[in-house]
Amino acid sequence: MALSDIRRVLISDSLAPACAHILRSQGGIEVTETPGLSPQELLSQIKDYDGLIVRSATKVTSDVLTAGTRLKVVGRAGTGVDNVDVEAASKRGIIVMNTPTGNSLSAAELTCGLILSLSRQIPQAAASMKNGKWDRKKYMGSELHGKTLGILGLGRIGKEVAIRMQSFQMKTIGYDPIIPPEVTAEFGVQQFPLDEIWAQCDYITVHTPLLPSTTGLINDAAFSKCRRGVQVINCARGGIIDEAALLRALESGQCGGAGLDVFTEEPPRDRALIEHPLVVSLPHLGASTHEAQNRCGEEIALQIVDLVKERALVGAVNAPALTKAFSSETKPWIKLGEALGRLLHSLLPQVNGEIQVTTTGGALKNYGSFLCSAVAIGLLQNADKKVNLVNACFFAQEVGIQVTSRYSSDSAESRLEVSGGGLSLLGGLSGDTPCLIQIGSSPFRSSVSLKGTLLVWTGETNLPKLVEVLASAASQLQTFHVSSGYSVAEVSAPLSDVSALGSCLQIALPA
Ligand code: 9EZ
Repeated sequence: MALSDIRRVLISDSLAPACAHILRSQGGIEVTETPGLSPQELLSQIKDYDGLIVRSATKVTSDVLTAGTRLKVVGRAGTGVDNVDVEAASKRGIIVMNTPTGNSLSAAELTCGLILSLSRQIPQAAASMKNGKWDRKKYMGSELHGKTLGILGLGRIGKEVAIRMQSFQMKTIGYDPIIPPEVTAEFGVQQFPLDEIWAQCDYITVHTPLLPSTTGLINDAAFSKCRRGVQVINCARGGIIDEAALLRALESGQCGGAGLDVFTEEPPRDRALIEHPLVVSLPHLGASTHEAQNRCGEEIALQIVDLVKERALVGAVNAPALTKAFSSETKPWIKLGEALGRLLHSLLPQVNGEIQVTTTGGALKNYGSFLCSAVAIGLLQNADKKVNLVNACFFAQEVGIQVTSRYSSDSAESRLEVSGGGLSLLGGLSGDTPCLIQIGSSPFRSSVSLKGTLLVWTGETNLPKLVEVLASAASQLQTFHVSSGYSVAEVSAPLSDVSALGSCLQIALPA
């Protein structure tokens, strides 16, 4: 049931042999490789597997994820997760991971290849030779030396393109909304506001994800701000350069050439761009190198082995909460979050609306997001669902609970407070053991270990009665804690009936 319990993995696309080898030899995983499985075959076989690894051919639909009742992880050997229904996976608590870096050098090299192809019309000239021609006038080109290359998106791929094209003495400028100018300056890219990029460039290449904000990043308005004859390259995702706008710009001469490895529809049915003489197009070959395929196959396997061994969660795209949940520093805080969530649910079974998770102490500053998920797991303890750190907040939302976090610098001590329904629980760690420090405004004289079976009372406790009930249930009293409003007993075995103990709640926590 644990997300790391991965015994059988299906590889349903053609992947580098290193992938299965690593899963078997390092992860002790049973691997089935069946490239070319039909959607029906995949639907009928997926129920036997804990993990599914794909490249681009397999479409991991909501139906596949539903049929995969054992599935805990879907791995994509490559950049992006276009062929995986990530939202459906998240709802089912299935981790989706990819290998964002394995293809970077191949994508960057292909981009450089297209820039060189455009500058001298190499593909067109080569094709004319094959057609028996010797056309030396038609293929007069331009040097890259001294020209300006605009790079939109300055992550790993944009950076590698910059470094390579600098060796042709191109001036490299660019824009990225996230990567700071000081960082890109170190690899020789001066950043400008997007608006100031267009008019400076002889070539523009895009290296962004496909998002609403980057769809049509190069559109009619952008082309109109460019130099006449600007050349554009898209080896990233179809649609970042608006295809209709590109065709208009090519026809008017505003665009002097385009290198395209990706299309909004693949394969493209609309052939207008592909047939244009100034367009060099490729059938999505960015990642098609032996090295990139080996790297991605190896990386996805190593990431799954790390998950199996609970060493780390690398490359997950839908589990920000989980990514940090694998370190030994965070695991006890997750246990605390779950325990406080469960305690709050036990004290206030009908609690809903906003549940606020407050962290204090520098060490917990960035823990808010996944501690929300941990608290949500605790709150949903009795829900009849497969709740985990991937989908807990989603299920909480469904039953009208919003778990939100904030960080407070009020205290230097590492503390986790969970408040909702007018009640607040304050917890911390004693070593690696989650502890309850305070309920409401009344601290316990010594904090309560949140493990095993707890009995919680509001107000007075009839101790002789407790001793009697415990004795008849062969359960021992291990600790007893009182605050001004609550009493908590830790007992060695659960009681079948607590009704004799007044307003007493029994709460079962992990050992
Ligand atoms: C947007 C971007 C780059 C860009 C890059 C990334 C989220 N995001 N947006 C416009 N990672 C250039 C222009």
